[in-house]
Order: sequence, then structure tokens, then C-alpha cells
Amino acid sequence: MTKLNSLHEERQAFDVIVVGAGFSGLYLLHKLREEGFSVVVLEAGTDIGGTWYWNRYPGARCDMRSVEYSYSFSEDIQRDWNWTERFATQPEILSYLDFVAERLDLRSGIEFNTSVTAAHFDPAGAMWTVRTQDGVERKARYCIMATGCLSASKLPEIPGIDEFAGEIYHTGRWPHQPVDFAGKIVGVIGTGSSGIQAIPCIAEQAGKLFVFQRTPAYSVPARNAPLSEDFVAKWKAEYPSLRAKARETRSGALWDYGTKSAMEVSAEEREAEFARRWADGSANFLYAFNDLVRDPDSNEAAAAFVRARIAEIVHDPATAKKLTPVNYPIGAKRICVDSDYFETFNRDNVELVDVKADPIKAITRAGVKTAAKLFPVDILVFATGFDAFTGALGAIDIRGVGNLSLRAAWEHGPKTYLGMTVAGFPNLFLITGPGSPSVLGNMVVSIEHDVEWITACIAMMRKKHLSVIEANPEAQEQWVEHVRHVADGTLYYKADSWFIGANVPGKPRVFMPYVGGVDAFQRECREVVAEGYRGFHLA
Ligand code: NA7
Repeated sequence: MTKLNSLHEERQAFDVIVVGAGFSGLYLLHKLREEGFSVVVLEAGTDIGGTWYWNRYPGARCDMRSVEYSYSFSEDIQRDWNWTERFATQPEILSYLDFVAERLDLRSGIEFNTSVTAAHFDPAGAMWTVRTQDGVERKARYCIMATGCLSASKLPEIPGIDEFAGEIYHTGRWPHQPVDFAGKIVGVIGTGSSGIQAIPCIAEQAGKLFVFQRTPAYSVPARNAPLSEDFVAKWKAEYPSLRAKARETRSGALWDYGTKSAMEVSAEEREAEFARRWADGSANFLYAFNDLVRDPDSNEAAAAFVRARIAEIVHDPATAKKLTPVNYPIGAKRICVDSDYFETFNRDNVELVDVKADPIKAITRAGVKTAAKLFPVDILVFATGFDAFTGALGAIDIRGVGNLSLRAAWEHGPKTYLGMTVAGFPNLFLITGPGSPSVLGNMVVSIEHDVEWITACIAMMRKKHLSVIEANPEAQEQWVEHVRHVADGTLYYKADSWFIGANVPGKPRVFMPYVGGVDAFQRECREVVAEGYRGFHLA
């Protein structure tokens, strides 16, 4: 029996229970310990990493620059860790988190293989009771859901998935052992970010690869490259000011934010700017002008530029046409960032199947059956995404005051105050929940913000001898309205994306992240505190 287990058997009550040991849970553990709180982190996986633990598919890589997609809270850590590539691979990010966990002795505070099934609030004692799959109950004054925005992976509702006789994988639940694609006939369903990263790697190994595409994606080249020692040294020397600068931007990242409308400049200037950014690579493309997600004409100019590049790259005109996104604005679904995705369709062993034109009817023992044809495959890869924002929370039976369940409270779409708290659920906090910028910017910047805001809040409660904090329903309504209002002025509603829950049948169509900007969001959170936790009931 480990030391931790014996400790918990003696004492199953904590100041704080944290669910999830990804970027959020790890920093929470450190920060709360620093403040002197007793805390345990419960993690379903066998180790740390969250998103980067589960998404081990070939080609998995972050599309935020590695020097920015990393913790800023520790001078030592950012000085001692060296990123090797412009965009870090999944294994490198996991090594980084391992380095952080070792440095801060984090594993000693985490219980692995521990899946949370329920969390109930008892108003009488102002305590949360958190139950895990093994039936064990732990109590804590505060419960923090660090469960991730994209953690509930989703298989599509296609009949017959269980019938398939070959190997079957979801990119978001990839096995720890490498999958051997050599010489095999492989089918990949889904062409979002995960599919677009995995497809070129699988194509290099497979005997034959069928790509089943429902909606063509806008994708820009990553132009990944090794980082020179000079670059890393320079970046490190300026870390404090660069990190501070990033927090003051709308995406929490140092993109090159264009300050003009795309319609304000000549066609030549516009084209040159897009070309410059395309050549340089990354999602920086989408920041070329200040109105690409707002103005339909500006957006169309950017979309047309990408379409023209697809036509140039892909040799077969019919395949190029199928790969070309036409019916929705660029950026309305999260933009994909690739390494040789479109080029992959020039390979002899890769075939694109347009399942919008010829829909998948079933998975059979042999493979994928569309209306017109059966595609026999040895290995089937689902790159079909996640029940984003609410999926992981909905999987837990969370109950607040009056036994109100979070699932019921969010029946018509998630409602939060500042993305971190929910009316009716005292002493419950969410990290980068719905109604916060989360996936629209640098996740690590938003995670650090939320962790620090929540830790400071809990420390304030202790200092003032308070035991209950709860968002007021009115403050929550106003925030929800504000989140909706800022999204209304954008083109985000013009695509069936996971931003609005469109990828999950029956999910309410609500734009979930906060599009008002990381800078504006953090300012608002600071003001709420400065005004004595405006919008909260404290007792
Ligand atoms: P996404 O972006 O949700 O992509 C899922 C893909 O799977 C997308 O192309 C879907 O097509 C496709 N899909 C889903 N269901 C089906 C069915 N039934 N038939 C055919 N195709 C289907 O998930 P990712 O994992 O790629 O990326 C999620 C985020 O994770 C990403 O943005 C990064 O932030 C990390 P559709 O577009 O719905 O027609």
C-alpha cells in the first residue's frame, strides 16, 4: 500500500478535491499546496497529462507555439525546460508535464485510476462528497473540476460499430502501444484537427488508406521546425515581459495581430499578407486582419486564398474539389494546422471518400458501408472529436443545492458565471468552463488565470472565516447574456461546429466559449474581485 493510500484511509476529508490531472489539475495541486490547503487530485488515467495523456495518435501535436503553450508560473521551470520544436509533439508535451510533476513532487498528491462518478453538495455542512468508481467517498469544502474542454471523446452514432472485426481506435483514446499500420488497409473517419494530423502519418505506413470526409476543413500549414538554441535563449531571456504581453491580448498568445480590416486594403496588399502568413505557417494566418471572424467579405477573402492553395497542392482536380471547404466561413470551425495534409492526397495509396455525397450507413464486420459501396478495412480510426465543454462534466452526477443536478441545470445549454462557477452549486469551481475564453485562445494562459483566481478566492474565504461562495443567479444570467451578445456579432454561428454543440445530436445550440477576448475576460475577473466578489453570495 502506498503512503498516499494509507494517509487517505485515515483522513478522507480535504480542503479541496480536484478532478483531473492535466495542465489544470497539476497547477491547482501545486498552487493549493503552496497556500497550505489539503488537496487531493483524482485522475481517471494511469498517469498525468489529461488531453496529452489520452491523445497519443500518430502526428498529435499542439498547434500553439511550444514556447507559449507552457506554464509561466515558475521562473525555474521555464528556465530549465528546453522546447525542441516550434510546435511540440504530444510525447514532448507529456515529457514536459512529467518534468514539472517531478520538480514539484506532484504525483504524491494524485490518485490515478480513479474515475469520479458523483459529486454532491451538502448545504448543512457546506461540504462536497465526491464518489469514485470504486465506491469510495471523499469529502471536501471545495470541489474543482479540472476535467478539460475536449476530454469526452465521441464515437459517432453509426450503427454496427460493435460488429467490426478488425482493430478499432478513437484518436482521443489512443492505446499506449504503437499501432502497426504497415501494409494494412486503414479507414480514418473524420477530418478535423485530429484526423488532419493523423492522416499524413498513417498514410506513410498503411498499405491503403481511405479517408472518410463529411465536411472539408480549412487547414493552414504548420511549418513546424526545430528550434535553434539562440531562439530559445532569446525567448527565455524575455519570458517575463513576453508572458505579460500575451495575457494582454485577445487570444492569450503573441500572434501577429493585424490591425486593419481585410476590406480596407487593396486586393494586392491583402493577397500579399495572406501569402506571407501562409508561408510562415500556423494559425497566425487567421489574425492577418482584424475582422476575419466578423466580416463576411473579409472572411471570404481569406477562405478563397486557402481554397486556391488546395487547388495548387492537390494534383487530381476531382479530389481537390472534394477537399475544398465552401459552405461555411473560415475560422467558424476551429482552424486546422497541418503538416502535409493536402499533399497526402497525391499519394497513390490514399483515397478520399466524400461521405456527404455518399453517406456512411453502417459499420459492418468487414469495414465501412456507405450508401453506394462497402469499403473493407483492417483498421478503423475514428477521428470524430469530442462532446466538448460539457461532456466530461455531464458524465459526473453533480448535484448542488436542493439536489439540483448540473445536467438538469444545463438542459438548455451551459450557464456559468465567469466560466468558473455555477449558480446553485456553491463551492464548486470549473477550470476554463463554458463562458470563458478557453479553446479560443492559449489554453495554458487561461488555465493559469483560472487556477490563480480560484486559489485566491479560496484563500480569501479562509482569511475571512467564510465557508460558502455561490454565484448569484442574476449575475450568472448577465454573464450568459454577455457571452451570447459578444458571439452574436461573429460568424461562428455559420458552421456546424463543436463550439456550438452541433456535433452532438440533441445538444442545445449555444455558443459556449467566450469570444470577448482573454484580455477582456481577465480584466472582468479582476474587477469582480476588486468590487468585493461582485455577483457572488458569500456566507
Ligand atoms: P472535430 O474537430 O470535432 O472533428 C471531428 C471530425 O469527425 C469532423 O471532420 C466531423 O465531420 C467528423 N465526423 C463526426 N461524426 C462523423 C460521422 N458520423 N461521419 C463522418 N464524419 C464524422 O474533432 P477533432 O478531434 O479533430 O478536433 C477537436 C479539437 O481537439 C481540435 O479543434 C483541437 O482543438 C483539439 P463534420 O465536420 O462534423 O461534418
